[in-house]
Amino acid sequence: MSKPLNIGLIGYGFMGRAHSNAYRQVNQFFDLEYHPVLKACCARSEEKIKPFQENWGYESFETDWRKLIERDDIDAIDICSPNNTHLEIALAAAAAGKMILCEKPLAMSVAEGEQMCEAAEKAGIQTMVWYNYRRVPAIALAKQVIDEGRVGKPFHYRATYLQDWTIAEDVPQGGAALWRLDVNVAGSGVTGDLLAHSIDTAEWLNGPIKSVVAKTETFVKERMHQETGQVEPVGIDDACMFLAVFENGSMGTFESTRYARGRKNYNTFELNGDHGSVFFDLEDPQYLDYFKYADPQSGDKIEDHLTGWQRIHVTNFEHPYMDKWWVPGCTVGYEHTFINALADFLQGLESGTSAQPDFRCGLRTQKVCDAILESAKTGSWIELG
Ligand code: SOE
Repeated sequence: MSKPLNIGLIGYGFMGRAHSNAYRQVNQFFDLEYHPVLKACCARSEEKIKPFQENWGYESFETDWRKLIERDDIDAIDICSPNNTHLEIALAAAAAGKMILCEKPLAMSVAEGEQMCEAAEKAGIQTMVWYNYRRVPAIALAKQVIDEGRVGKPFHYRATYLQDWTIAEDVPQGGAALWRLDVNVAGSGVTGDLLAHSIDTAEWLNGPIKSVVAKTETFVKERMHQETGQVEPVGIDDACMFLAVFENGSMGTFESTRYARGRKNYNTFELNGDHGSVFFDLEDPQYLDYFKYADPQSGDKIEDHLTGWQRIHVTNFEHPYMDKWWVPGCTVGYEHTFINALADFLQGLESGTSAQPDFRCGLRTQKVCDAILESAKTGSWIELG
């Protein structure tokens, strides 16, 4: 018998749409005990939330998130509102015993994230942070390839996350759709927004980061604030580069910016080891590139005159998640990463094991982000412990 899971979603922007779409589709493709029910969505403005409710088929809407959390007919709270709201909502939801699915990054700071973890653990609720890129089939295949020992002893991890949508000086900061430029709402710029994804992926694939040193830059120093109409100083990092040393001894370079003209959502990584390498580019998401040098078991060199990078079209039934979708050769895209993540969360409810990253795991990424921002201020290496 299918069990309903009543969802109360807060926020109506990009992520509100991505998550709502996942709730609507997940049971169509995955065989699951639980089925999400779109009970209620919530935002301060009735004018904004009503059309959202109608478009996505929520049964009702609220304009006060506290009322949503108080409702007995809500099992899980999905936080898709800006970063500065995560803490307060999560604490209230945990106190009410609701499960929480929270958009990344977990919080504005480690201090906030710690409170969220403690509240969730005390309440014994299931949590998940929507680091959706773990659920790109090609990235999940990279994880499998690495865990099978095909990359071997890792030497280098290289990640970039580049966009170009804030180059114009007349892009305002703050307010709907532009809150990511307002440091008081977002917490940071590319570090929390883009590098958080790269760090979550990197630690998932290559293990914990041990130490970092970083440099940030804010290219446009002042922008008009949409809500006040005043020109105000910009507090976010427009670009960030950092070096990392992983606990396994490998070295990492990470670069992120919103000033890379022509790069829209260029999220890449490469891992080089003694047995082989893997490379991924989100702008070509159905491919994983793999270079095979040695046999993973024996370590014997198998390179010969035909050796070269292999482009794996990650659409076969044996590839991660792909038996749930179409037939080999037919690709899946951005929205499927959220559906796959939700399926993992629902399977976790069935099996009693929490889908990763949960809050505690999301806090790890927060620690690296905070260390990067701290290092950018001092110019020194920071040990993560
Ligand atoms: C920023 O432009 C953004 O929307 C991020 O906030 C998302 O997390 C990322 O997946 C796409 O880019």
